[in-house]
Amino acid sequence: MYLIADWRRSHYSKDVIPEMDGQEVTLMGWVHSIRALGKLAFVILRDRAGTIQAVVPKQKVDEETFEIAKKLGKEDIVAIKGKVVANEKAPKGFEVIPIEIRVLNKADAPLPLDPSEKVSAEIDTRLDKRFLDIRRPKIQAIFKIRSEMLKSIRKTFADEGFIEVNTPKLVASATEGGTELFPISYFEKEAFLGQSPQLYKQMMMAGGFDKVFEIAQIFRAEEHNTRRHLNEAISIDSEMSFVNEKDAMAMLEKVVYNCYSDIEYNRPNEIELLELNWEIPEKTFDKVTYTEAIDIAIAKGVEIEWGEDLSRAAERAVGDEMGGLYFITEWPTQTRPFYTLPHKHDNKVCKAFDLMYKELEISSGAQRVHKYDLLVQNISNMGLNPDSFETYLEAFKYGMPPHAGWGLGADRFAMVLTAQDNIRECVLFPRDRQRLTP
Ligand code: AMO
Repeated sequence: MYLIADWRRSHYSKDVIPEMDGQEVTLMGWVHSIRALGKLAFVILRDRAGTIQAVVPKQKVDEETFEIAKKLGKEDIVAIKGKVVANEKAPKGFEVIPIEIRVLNKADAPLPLDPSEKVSAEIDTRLDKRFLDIRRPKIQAIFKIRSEMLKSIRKTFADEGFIEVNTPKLVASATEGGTELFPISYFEKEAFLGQSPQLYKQMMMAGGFDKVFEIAQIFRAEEHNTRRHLNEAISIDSEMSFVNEKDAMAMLEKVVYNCYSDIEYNRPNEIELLELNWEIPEKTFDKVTYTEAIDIAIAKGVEIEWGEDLSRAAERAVGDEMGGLYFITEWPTQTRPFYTLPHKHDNKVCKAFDLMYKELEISSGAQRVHKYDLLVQNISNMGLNPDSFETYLEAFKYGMPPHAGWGLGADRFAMVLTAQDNIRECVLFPRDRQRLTP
């Protein structure tokens, strides 16, 4: 076995073309498949860009190279230095004839999961052997699109003058209601894993940052096992000052729209590989009020009363009617957290919104309460103790501007973009009720 020594990859598989006839290339990757037929061996090498075939004819390579090629096993790590030879009959119009093959590491056999996409496996087995599962081009495509999504979002935030912040994930109190918290032992105190950067991003508005965003973990002790909930998720949070909920929705439209157009431009191969029915949405999304949504659900036979949170059945009914991306606005105040600003003309309704894709909620946000007294009153009304929010509440006493923002679920948005029906497909190492490893 050889070390990589002074060899470095010269090309990814996709960058080698027939016009390079006669040129020397160094390829590195995994042995995708190997076929040895007496005096000829075919090695298909896979790297993150695709596959490429090396043809090893016994007469044209030295003896050692032929022996090494013949003994290669699936998923061995190899480096192949070879010559590109144009050949109209070859699959891509050329073949690579090795000058030297170095085996950088052997793979054990049999493999616990076949990365060649020929054999399908249950999602649990795949997640158990995720490092192998990730070698499948279709799975890689999901994560390449997810990466492009995050890149696009960071760019939109930067272009719009947002400041990226990092807030603590070890926290002392709940933000989104008390039931979904993971308690942890924090020396002699009680502490929790953060459910949302909500309170911190609002405090940044008192800090005078005007526009902030954070992309980070949120932890939710959700008991139920669904295809859209995880116990650890990534939230893309934004908060803006001197604006209302409509401005926050417009910013969310911009972020989402740009993702579609950036992914279309930068990831056409992945869109094709996943056979996505790709359509760039309109620049503004449809809007229905909560009351209209309830009417739609009732008309479709769902039993629900005004003031209740939307049930799954109601979400499905509304999703059926609305299709694609749309907002649900003007929620009953009682269904939203304490920091949501009620309407002046009718405080039973508040300035909250959800962004939906069909029946799936992908984001929620609102204009916030910025007046200290109202905030304290809301916290008490919701059965929480204002004393446990002391350091947050202080920020509202000494100059807090009106502000609004939202949290967009990165994993859920990735599900929508890659047309997956299980959130676990879009997360490298998902955390759910059953799964804490790998
Ligand atoms: P919310 O609790 O609605 O709002 O969360 C915002 C978005 O985060 C995603 N999300 C989840 N994704 C996967 N698994 C989960 N368990 C999970 N929980 C939430 C969803 C959801 O729409 N502070 C507010 C946001 C704001 O008002 O700015 C909040 O956290 O896509």
